[in-house]
Amino acid sequence: DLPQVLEDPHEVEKSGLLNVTKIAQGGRKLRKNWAQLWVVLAGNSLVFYREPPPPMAPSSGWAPAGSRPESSVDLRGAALSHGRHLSSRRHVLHIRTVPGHEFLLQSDQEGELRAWRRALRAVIERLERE
Ligand code: I3S
Repeated sequence: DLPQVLEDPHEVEKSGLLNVTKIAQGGRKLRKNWAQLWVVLAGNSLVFYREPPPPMAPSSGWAPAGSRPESSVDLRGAALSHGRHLSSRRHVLHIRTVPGHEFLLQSDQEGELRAWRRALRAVIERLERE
């Protein structure tokens, strides 16, 4: 099922290319598998796509019509931390969701990762107040 955010592109808070790996699923540790994905922060979800939208994509802007996310996570109650201890890569962010799914997000651009951290923190804090 498509996350509800796909029907309301106005809720998009941030999107961009990041290196991503899932490191745990339901509390069970996974082997890392870094991939560059198009990541969209919208509503209460972080959504991952294999491909970025084509340039000049009509109106939707960030997700080509009919494109299917590879996966998405519910950020309600999620915990953010510095991922330093979890990777040798620089500029890493660690997200742990309530069901125990864990991800690392990484960018070679420090400012970009900082912007993601700020945006994610704002969404998680907003969800806490709801
Ligand atoms: O946390 P780890 O196990 O040191 O992560 C590294 C490994 O997953 C490695 O793959 P294999 O050991 O499965 O061949 C990856 O190639 C590395 O990228 C992982 O470490 P970084 O530091 O990039 O997160």
